Amino acid sequence: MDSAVHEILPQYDLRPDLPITPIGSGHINWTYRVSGPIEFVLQRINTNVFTQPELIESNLRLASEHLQTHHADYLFVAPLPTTLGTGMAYDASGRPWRLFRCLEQTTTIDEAETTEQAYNVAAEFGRLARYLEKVDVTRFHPTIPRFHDLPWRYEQFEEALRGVTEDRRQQATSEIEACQRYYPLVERFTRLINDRVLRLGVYHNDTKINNVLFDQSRCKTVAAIDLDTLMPGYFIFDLGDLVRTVVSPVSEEESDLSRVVVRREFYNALVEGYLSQMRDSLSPQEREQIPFAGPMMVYIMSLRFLADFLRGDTYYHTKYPGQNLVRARNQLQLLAQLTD
Ligand code: GN1
Ligand code: MG
Repeated sequence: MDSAVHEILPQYDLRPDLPITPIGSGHINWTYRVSGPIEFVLQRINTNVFTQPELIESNLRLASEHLQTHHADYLFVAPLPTTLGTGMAYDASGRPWRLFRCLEQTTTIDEAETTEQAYNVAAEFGRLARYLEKVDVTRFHPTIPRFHDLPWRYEQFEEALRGVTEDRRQQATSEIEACQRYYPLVERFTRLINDRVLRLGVYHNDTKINNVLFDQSRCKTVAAIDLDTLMPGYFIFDLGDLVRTVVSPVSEEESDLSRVVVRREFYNALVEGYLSQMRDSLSPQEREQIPFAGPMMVYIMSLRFLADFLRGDTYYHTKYPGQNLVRARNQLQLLAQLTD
């Protein structure tokens, strides 16, 4: 437990000794539940990943203003202000934290159980993108530069490969080969961007199924969460990460590859759910790219997990040695199933 939490709570006018427990399955930040008369979620931002956390704050402020003006009923889960009215609190070492309201009677789901969930989670992220369609994208900043830039992710993988230890290289021989084999997807991505087929808009960019809160029925969605990468992007990033985390009955953590399969009915449900919100916002040329979204994002995550394993696990939180290799293997299996 991070003892600095007790320095943070008073900055929100909360008692420093409230009970705090770690929660969540995020790979980047550190998240805690604050118990008491009212429950909160407290989070420390990983500044190795988000090197300019104030950009998160400014993007969220812009989005929040737009939504309040044009879609006042939308539940936007932005951080609460500190007693000084700022969007983040800093501990004595200068590390940034935020506090959120805890939405009661909600739950997160790591593996989609029904096609209704698939439809609803996609519609939830589609709705957010549609509501933000008219914002001025030039006022939003990338909170992580080149986040879903596939050619750059490929370069990073190659760089990791140049620096890898012999032991790790041997453990990952077939995953390295697989990542190299799918290189034509990089070329396709580059053509797509160069030909300006896709509209640059403000998207969530991390649309894993567990970045949505469901109600107790586990069917209806309540709100999209984890908005740190709400920033300029393309629709294929959001649709692609939905495909990545919804079509398989098991999550990216599953090591039994026989369980990693594509459930076509879940795929169809999520595309339908996404289009229920976004159909009119996408151009005919964009709609043609729908089948590319899933493979593209699964490939990005294969490269990123594998690169992190090759580098010695410096980016994602891991609980056991080799976890990033398991994740990369899982994603490459999904990629093979999707591109069959
Ligand atoms: C990270 O923060 P979290 O766990 O929701 C990552 C995403 C990956 C995801 C894979 C800032 O998301 O890009 O898709 O892990 N976020 C960042 O589970 O790198
Ligand atoms: Mg998350």
